[in-house]
Amino acid sequence: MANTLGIVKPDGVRRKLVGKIITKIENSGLILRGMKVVRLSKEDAKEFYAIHEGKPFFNSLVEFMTSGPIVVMVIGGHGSIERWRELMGATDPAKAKYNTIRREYATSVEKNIVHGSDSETTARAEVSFFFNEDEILPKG
Ligand code: DAT
Ligand code: MG
Repeated sequence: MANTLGIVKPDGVRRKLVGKIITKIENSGLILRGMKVVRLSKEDAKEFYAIHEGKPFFNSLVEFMTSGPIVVMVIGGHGSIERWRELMGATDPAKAKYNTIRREYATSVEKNIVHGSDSETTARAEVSFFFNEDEILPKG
């Protein structure tokens, strides 16, 4: 039962959507095990998105992700990685299913409101990027 990392990106915080997103998480039965508000430096953002380095949108993504505070969350519960991705919807909001966060709120592929880890390996790495062990509510 792995934890996953969720982020409300700067557009979500600016537009005061944090509460609505947390409500969706709570209503889905997923469990909030950790949460904080942080502001990424350019170095942080480049490291976090290192896998996308060299892509045409990389610099813009780093600018956007450092443009304001973000809310980072450790999300747990059975199947949390897949279920949080399902709740977020597809990367491109135009392709996301109805009732997903991105379909409802995102304004573009880049300004897509939320982040979610995409595998157990990335979830582990991304959670520990932001959280120490003692900042995460234990399971059970
Ligand atoms: P996801 O966030 O759904 O895991 P991803 O890992 O492919 O998507 O990309 C990470 C982020 O990079 C994504 O949330 C927004 C940005 N991005 C991806 N593809 C993009 C594109 N074609 N144009 C602009 N930004 C893009
Ligand atoms: Mg991704």
